[in-house]
Amino acid sequence: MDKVVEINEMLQKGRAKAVVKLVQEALDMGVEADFILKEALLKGMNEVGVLFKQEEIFVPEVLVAARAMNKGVEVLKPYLSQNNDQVQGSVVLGTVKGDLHDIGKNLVKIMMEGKGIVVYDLGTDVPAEKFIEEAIDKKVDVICCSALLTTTMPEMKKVVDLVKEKNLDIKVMIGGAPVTQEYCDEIGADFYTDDATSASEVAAKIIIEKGN
Ligand code: B1M
Repeated sequence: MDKVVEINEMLQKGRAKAVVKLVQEALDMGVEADFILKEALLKGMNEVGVLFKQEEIFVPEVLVAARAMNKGVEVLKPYLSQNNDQVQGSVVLGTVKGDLHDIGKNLVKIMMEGKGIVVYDLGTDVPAEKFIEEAIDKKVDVICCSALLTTTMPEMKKVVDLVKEKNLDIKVMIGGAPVTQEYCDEIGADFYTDDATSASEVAAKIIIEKGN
């Protein structure tokens, strides 16, 4: 498990090239992609979050760590998204207005694409109106909103309210570190999921139940 420890350390130092190399080496040694993601990359990023909160590191260090995380995830992508149960349907996915965090959203995208779901990725800082506009235009089954800041979560309620106001037959799924099932119930969203794998499973279930 030395590789996993090394990846974690290099990620925290923001050493993207080393992360890419070590992730590939771990895969070549037969370490499961899911294990590398959870035990090396996600744990490393969590530790970055703790250091950031304690003001031991600052935004520039977090940014380079995030870049290293994204590079590591790119290497894992083909291994993470291998899945035989393919469904036919689509979603729009984005991080809500005011919020630039995209690592979790990108993981959700990878896992959904692994299930055969077409993902229209709207990126970050996406206003509620844009989610609705694109969802109607692309005729999607689910609107997926990610938020990492407590201050940006209310944009998710705007999405839910617009779906209701326009009487759309589209489910809304929400997620992201500060989001909870309680918040989901409070704003009337259809689904809350707490990680990328369950997000992809729930989206696939919605699509299958819709009969696509
Ligand atoms: Co920011 N940041 N950040 N940050 N950042 C947090 C979120 C924070 C908790 C750090 C802290 O204080 N401990 C804090 C938020 C506090 C709060 O609101 N309660 C914070 C802050 C304050 C800020 C700034 C305001 C800092 C500043 O400028 N002073 C600023 C805001 C910028 C903005 O968005 N407008 C800011 C900036 C940044 C960076 C740009 C430097 C960078 C983001 C880079 C990027 O994303 N490209 C960054 C990072 C990296 C973090 C931390 C350290 C890590 C976030 C992350 O990527 N985690 C974070 C601390 C933490 O979370 N521990 C922090 C890994 C990722 C895989 O997890 O996104 O939760 P996550 O996704 C999970 C699940 O939540 C779920 O699936 C994933 C796992 O499988 N999921 C979904 C996510 N979306 C989903 C959607 C779904 C379903 C599941 O359905 C649709």
